[in-house]
Amino acid sequence: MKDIIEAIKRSSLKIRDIIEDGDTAKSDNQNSTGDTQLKLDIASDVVIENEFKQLDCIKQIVSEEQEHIVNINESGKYYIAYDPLDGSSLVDVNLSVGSIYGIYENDFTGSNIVASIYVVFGPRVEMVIADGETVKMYRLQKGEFNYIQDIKLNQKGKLQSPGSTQACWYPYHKDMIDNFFKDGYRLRYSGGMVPDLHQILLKGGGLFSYPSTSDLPKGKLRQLFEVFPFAFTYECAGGQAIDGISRVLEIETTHIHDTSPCFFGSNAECEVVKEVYSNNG
Ligand code: AFP
Repeated sequence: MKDIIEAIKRSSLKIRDIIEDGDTAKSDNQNSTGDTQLKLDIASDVVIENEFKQLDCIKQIVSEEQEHIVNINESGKYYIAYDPLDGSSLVDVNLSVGSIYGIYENDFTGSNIVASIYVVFGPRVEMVIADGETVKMYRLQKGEFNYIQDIKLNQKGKLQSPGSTQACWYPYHKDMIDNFFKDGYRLRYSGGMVPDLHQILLKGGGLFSYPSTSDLPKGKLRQLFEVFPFAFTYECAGGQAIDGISRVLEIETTHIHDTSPCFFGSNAECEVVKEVYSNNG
């Protein structure tokens, strides 16, 4: 695992340079989910793949930007699914973006995730590692990632990040979101799940939601690259990650690019979601 972390650190330094100096234009390609890839997405993907290809401990990798799994070393132990530059369209307007890595054993299944790492590229570059027991944050300072703090969610927070197209929300979902606001929750939504989820983690708690909607019944966020890694982080931090009713990490993945509705939060908010969705699902 140490080698993987070091490879991610090296990749992050290069991706930071790509963000600062790279071309934010669209490429001519679309990824598997139908998003037009930016040149930044492709450049970041190449950096990570080249780093991971050098590690014997990795059996397979799969990128959100690629159609297929890439074999690295037949006798390797780890399977890594990654989103090289989530929220890349936000670079244009100088908002924060991030890389997300889910590290699995045996296969790419939610129940087999053993660690997750994300890196936020904002005013600062921060890396957060969840290893099944703790969630630790490191910050890039003078070329080194230095330990800053452990992250633990409170039982209840004050922020909510409600994603997706509001016109397509189901009425019970809209009522639930409205009720959180009536209870005093503050809106925090940038359109980048890495900084939005990072904010909730660091400010003690709240709720990030990307539900099933009438236009996207299975949500938008991809299980292997986005949902499972953050689910693992939130659970390690003492919170929850659910599809409305059940843990997202129990979902069976049928295709590497499957998506899932998801809610990440501290316990009090997730219990409200479960109650609403159990009565309406
Ligand atoms: P991109 O990587 O295509 O910019 O999408 C970002 C993202 O996957 C995730 O980071 C956001 O939380 C979510 O999409 C925002 O989607 P909506 O604009 O539909 O709320």
